[in-house]
Amino acid sequence: MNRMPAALASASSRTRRRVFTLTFAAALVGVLALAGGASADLWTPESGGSANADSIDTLYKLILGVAVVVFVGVEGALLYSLVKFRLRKDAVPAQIRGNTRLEIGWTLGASFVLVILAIVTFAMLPGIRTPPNSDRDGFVTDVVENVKNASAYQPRPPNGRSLNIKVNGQRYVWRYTYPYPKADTPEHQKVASYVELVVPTKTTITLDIEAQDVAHSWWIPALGGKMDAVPGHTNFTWFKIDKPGTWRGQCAELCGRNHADMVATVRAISPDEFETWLADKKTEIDESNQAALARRTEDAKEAGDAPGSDAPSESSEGPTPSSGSSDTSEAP
Ligand SMILES: [Cu+2]
Repeated sequence: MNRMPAALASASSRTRRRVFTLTFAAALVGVLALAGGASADLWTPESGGSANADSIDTLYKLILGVAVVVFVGVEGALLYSLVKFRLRKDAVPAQIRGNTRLEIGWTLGASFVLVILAIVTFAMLPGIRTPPNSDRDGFVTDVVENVKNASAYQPRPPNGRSLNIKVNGQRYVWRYTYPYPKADTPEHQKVASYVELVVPTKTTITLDIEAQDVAHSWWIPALGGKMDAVPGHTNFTWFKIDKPGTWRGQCAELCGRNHADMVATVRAISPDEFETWLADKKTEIDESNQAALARRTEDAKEAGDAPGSDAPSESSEGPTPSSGSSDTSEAP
């Protein structure tokens, strides 16, 4: 048997203890440093796009701060006690059992923390849920009627005015239908785009979120969290962007084979630019529809002219989206 001399054993255990203490301290400092601004939005929700996202982020950081204090306090006391009152040879610790005042104290203390967090949360929820009015120099919008939603009430801005866009999730693309106030005929009242949602700045955007086929989830992290897109229901969320920019997101519900390709982009431009964009989009869609109609008529004529060909030719099967994520197909 190779036994270590007693003195050597105690020295090596002291070294081990020191290494442990130092490692723990370093880890703790590292965690605390990373939790803050050192790596923004790695530990906390993304924000900076819209007021609701900012409020979610603030609330998250408040609760995280309290949680870190509680965690460090509890774990610190635990580790301190483990080291300080560890088993020693021939030492008998004080034989105590229970401490009523201490036990009532930490029960009340924990309840107090929970009550404060609940009050702060409920105070901040309306600002997250209810959209504000658009700015004075925002895009001029209509009063939006409430639609039937999955939940009983979906708040609109106080003055009822917002740019209300329908978001439709379908395997594997997002379609956005914009209201087009200057439409001449009912069937051409809508302007639609795919993948990229273009919106005016300084304007409250309300989204009616639907799904065509299976459940999807609308998620642009910096614009206020995510919302399920469920077939047969209309869900609701909102955002309001102050400065032009681009925000990226991704379908957040596994919806099938190409789920990973179901990305979404929100591009915010000034209200004037948006008005132009909307008009251009409308023209583009109208022209595209007319071209498709002309092509169909021509194909039908050709098929009729050709002797003995009663089977429709391949190109006469109606308009098909010419390019993968065509922006120009008409919204249903
Ligand atoms: Cu999806």
